[in-house]
Amino acid sequence: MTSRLITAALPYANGPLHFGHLAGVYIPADIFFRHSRLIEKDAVYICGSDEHGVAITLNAEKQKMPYQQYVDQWNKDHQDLFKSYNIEFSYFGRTTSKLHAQLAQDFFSKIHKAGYLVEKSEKQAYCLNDKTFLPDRYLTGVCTKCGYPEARSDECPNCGSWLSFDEIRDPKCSICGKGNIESREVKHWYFDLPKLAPQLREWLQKQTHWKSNVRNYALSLLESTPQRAVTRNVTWGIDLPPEFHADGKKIYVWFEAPVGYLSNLKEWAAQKGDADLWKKYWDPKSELIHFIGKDNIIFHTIIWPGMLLAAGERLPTNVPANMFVNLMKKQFSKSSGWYVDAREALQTYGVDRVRYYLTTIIPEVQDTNFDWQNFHDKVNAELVNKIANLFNRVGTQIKKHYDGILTPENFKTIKNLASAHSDVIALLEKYDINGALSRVVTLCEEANKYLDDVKPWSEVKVDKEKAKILFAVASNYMMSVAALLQPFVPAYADRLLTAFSIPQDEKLRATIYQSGAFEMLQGRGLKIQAESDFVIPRIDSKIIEEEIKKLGQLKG
Ligand code: B3M
Ligand code: ZN
Repeated sequence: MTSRLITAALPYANGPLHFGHLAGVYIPADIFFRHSRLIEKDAVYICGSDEHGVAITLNAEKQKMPYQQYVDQWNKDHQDLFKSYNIEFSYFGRTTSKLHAQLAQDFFSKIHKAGYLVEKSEKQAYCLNDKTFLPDRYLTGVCTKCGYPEARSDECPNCGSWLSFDEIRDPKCSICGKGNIESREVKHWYFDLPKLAPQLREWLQKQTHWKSNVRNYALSLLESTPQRAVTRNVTWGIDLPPEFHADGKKIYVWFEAPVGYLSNLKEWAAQKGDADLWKKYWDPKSELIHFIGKDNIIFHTIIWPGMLLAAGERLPTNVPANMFVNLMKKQFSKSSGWYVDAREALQTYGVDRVRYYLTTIIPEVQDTNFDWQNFHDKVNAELVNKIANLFNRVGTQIKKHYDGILTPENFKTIKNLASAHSDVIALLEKYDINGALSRVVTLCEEANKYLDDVKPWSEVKVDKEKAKILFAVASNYMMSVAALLQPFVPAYADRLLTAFSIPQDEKLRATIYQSGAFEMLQGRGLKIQAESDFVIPRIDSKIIEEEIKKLGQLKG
């Protein structure tokens, strides 16, 4: 079986991550990784901090903090947050590592040797106050493509266009805030994308299994791809390889960050004690899947594949990019208080309820919203009323009337629910995570309907033995639900399975994920331990009112 290398966009070590990042990239990739292991794919999930770039230096300077110390702090913060959300990478590295710098330089040299880097002089913005060039975010202004007022000179965060500085109106320097700017000639290395365009187009045309919006957008970008500068006059970044006359230039952050997927994979292998292990996952026969947000599409479908082609490396298998998550219809903005702290939310609601809701709003086809009222309604209606309640109403009865035990004979005639499992697996294989979770909810609805029809709690008063069979059928549904919840709400699924006496045995849990517990129940019956583990508390509408009131208010 082919192996699978799953990556999530390397988050900038530059400030807190919010629900948009979690629901847009890290949770979907985590679900896909957990699912991959449960179908017994040989999979690794690689990520790490992206620690260079102008946005980082600007903020570190504002806080008068050394760059390294600044990124150290955010690298740690992000790792802690991921852990608390049960996002479990095989390896989470960083782009300030030695190995990463070496590998990024190797790529640069290889791409140069292959004839895809050209040196040329072009005009760039220069601040006369600060006496420095103003690459990327050091220069901001109005995007001439869409009119967005806070475009940066490298890209517009609103329309996604990759801009050059003369495509910005009313330019201002981010250091001094003034527009005392002139344009000056400066020499840089440029990545010759026009030369790669035919190969990239041919490759993209073959990727018919991608989301069509991602592929079409990439193909449209290819129609006008100029040469792009891949060096910068900055002090924080990776040096050019020694054979280049760098005179103070560094590699552009986007020309080294994606190499982080490979450098972090190699570091993972080294940590595992098998330095060559990465080769198996980097092999063209292995799948390479990049989870990203829509603002990163250009880099993962054009620039990075271009780098890979030029360096003679394998290409990605899929780039399942998601759209954005807004907060009650507006962009998350910490500075204006339009914000929800991802850590505080966990303290109030616990990981299962938050992760469940975030999964339902993964922006797979269009931008979605984190909406407090919808959070309350969805969690209570689905996770509490449909899912937890199913376990609760059946579990307590089995405990009460049969001491929590059903024996193999009770499972003689139960239903095989294999189609629910093959549906969920097929949906996840197509990256339809919303759809897959909905399918689990539908299964719960079927189980609840079954219970309403046969009413075992009435039957148990009449014929206790006959009622056992009905409870057995219900338990079979529940085992399937619990098994299928594993990638989505891993902590809750583990509590459920443990309460059903299913040990934390990977093989066993994978088997029931793939095909249900039908055979297992017929073989060994069922024993329910602590049914209190089934409970998920309802969300109180009063707290939600408070949450909504807090929005837009700045913390003192
Ligand atoms: N750090 C951008 C972002 O976080 C960037 C991704 C790099 S992936 C190689 O949106
Ligand atoms: Zn200035």
